[in-house]
Amino acid sequence: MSASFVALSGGVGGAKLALGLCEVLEDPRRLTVVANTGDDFEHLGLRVCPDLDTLTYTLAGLANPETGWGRAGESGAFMEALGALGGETWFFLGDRDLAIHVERTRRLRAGESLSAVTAALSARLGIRARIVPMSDEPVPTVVETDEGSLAFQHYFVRERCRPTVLGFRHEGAERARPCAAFLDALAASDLGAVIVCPSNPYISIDPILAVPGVRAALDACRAPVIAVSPIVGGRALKGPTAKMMAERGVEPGAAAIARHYDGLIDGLVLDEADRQDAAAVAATGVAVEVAATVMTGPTEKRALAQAVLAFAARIGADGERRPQSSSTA
Ligand code: FO1
Repeated sequence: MSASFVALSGGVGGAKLALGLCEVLEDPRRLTVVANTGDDFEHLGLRVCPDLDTLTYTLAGLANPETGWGRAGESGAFMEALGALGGETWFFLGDRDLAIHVERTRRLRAGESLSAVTAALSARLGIRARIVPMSDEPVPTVVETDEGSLAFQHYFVRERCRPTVLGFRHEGAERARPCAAFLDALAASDLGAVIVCPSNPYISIDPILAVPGVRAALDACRAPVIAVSPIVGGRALKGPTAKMMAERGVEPGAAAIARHYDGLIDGLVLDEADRQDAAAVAATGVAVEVAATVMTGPTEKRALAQAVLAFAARIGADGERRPQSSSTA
């Protein structure tokens, strides 16, 4: 039987790599994609889980190709009608997309867990990989800014990432537990690799790592942990990663990503545009692979997935694992 894999993912960039992995793996059912749920919030009385939904729509072939989030062929009659009533329209919920929020909210209120609802909905949409929320308990990200504390979507969508970031809080993390399917996947004896997708380290991956027990489970797992840098040529392809790094006094680049994941990763995949950073990344003690990380189409997604899997297999065969992190949080 083929090895199993775990991917840690935020929204759009992570979902693209997850799709590539699904397409190149012999059996996509052996892939567990763990989604950040720090972006989740209650809006218009509905439970909205942007990264879970971006993964679900992408793996189901339903994603909006222009935005990366939401559904293809979307319409906005609900938003238009809501606006006419004076309702809140800063966060766009398309007519088709509404269905997943209504159904998830109904099932959560009926007592189902977020992981059970996610599994049921993705099965209905024919997804073969397993999409797992990082936790069934809410761990909302709060962004500390020069304009005060902002709930994540208020910072990200309503304020368009404009305020200067001073830091992040993962509210309720101390009471949260990782989903059982997440821990089981990390403990699998046939685990081939853990892949940290090219997602924003601060707002997509750190919330997953903030759930108590995740770092310890990653340290204990047998397989190599490989990250794909979300920075290309010193800039983020999409989203505020480079802006956040600069505001936190970090020079945006692959070496900074390697330092951010110090003690967590065994290898980092850099884009060809950042080849000159390979020595600086290697100096942090991790193995380096250079690949084309910009996933413009299906061919590029599959090629990056193949490159990541081959890199992980090489590191696994060498038996070269990172020094264990001192953090057990
Ligand atoms: N992003 C936006 O920039 N504007 C929106 O109005 C918006 C609506 C939205 C609705 C559902 C959904 O699943 C995602 C949505 N996103 C929107 C994306 C999302 O808020 C962020 O991209 C993620 O939270 C960051 O990963």
